[in-house]
Amino acid sequence: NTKFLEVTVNDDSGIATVTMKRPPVNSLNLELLTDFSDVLTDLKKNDAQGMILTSFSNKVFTAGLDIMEMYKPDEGRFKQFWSMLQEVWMQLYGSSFPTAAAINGHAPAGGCLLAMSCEYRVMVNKFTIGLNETQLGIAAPPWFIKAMLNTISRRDTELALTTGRLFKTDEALKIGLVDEVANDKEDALKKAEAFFDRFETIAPIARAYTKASLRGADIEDLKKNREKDLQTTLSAILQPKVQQGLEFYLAFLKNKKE
Ligand code: CO8
Repeated sequence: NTKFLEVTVNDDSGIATVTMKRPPVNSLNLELLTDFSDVLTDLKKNDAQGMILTSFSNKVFTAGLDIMEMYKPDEGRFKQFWSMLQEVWMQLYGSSFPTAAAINGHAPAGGCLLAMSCEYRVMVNKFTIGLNETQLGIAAPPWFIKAMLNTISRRDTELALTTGRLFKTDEALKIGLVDEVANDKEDALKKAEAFFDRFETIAPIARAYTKASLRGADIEDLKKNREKDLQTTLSAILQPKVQQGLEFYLAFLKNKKE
């Protein structure tokens, strides 16, 4: 266990359940992402047979990147934050063990990215998922887009991204952004666990090699361009218009409660 992640391993199946635990909305800051990278490293070292990613909250899977990491950022910290996000994505998207997301709440932006980086998605009804970056006045980086292209059609990706669309669970199911719908968290976990049964008679090495063949080029692309990706993101974030947009968005989130 770490400060922001609870890890439980099923001794019979060797499958780990990783529960994000950063109230109120699991926004992804540098510390949570560092924890996640450490956990993924440990799971690999300990030969985990699979991982299920879920949330402590029954309303929000994760609200995506912590907007406070991007609003009036300290440049040094932002660089650490973005590099850690790149690192986590490469570890998760490229993990040799199978992965499933039990999406028991809203999964906008970075939340959708984490879910798409798993191999299978079970989502509780009545929530929303999608890459809504354009609605915040920013563009999803190329590797976010590749993760979506690996999940749904090119046509649906373009329509979803240009409009920053958040899909309801049933809409997400229709385009394949999620694989199954669940009634509640327990049901989602059960269905996610059942996903791993499909590999009972499959040689792990053949499974892992196939996954690497499909996803490897996307990871190599980012690996080669990490610094450029960081600089592009930083200059986009620092634009006054983007900063103003984030400020309005934070105010909107606060005011919607009143
Ligand atoms: N970061 C930081 N704080 C957040 C975030 C966030 N992403 N989301 C919510 N919060 C805060 C709220 O401001 C609120 O704070 P406070 O309690 O101080 O008022 C608190 O968390 C609780 O939020 P809500 O009251 O809104 O909680 P609800 O349960 O009603 O709603 C939602 C949950 C649906 C998740 C809602 O909070 C929401 O829509 N959040 C924003 C989601 C979003 O759009 N995230 C995008 C982040 S950007 C990203 O992930 C990718 C960026 C790519 C960068 C590209 C650069 C070029």
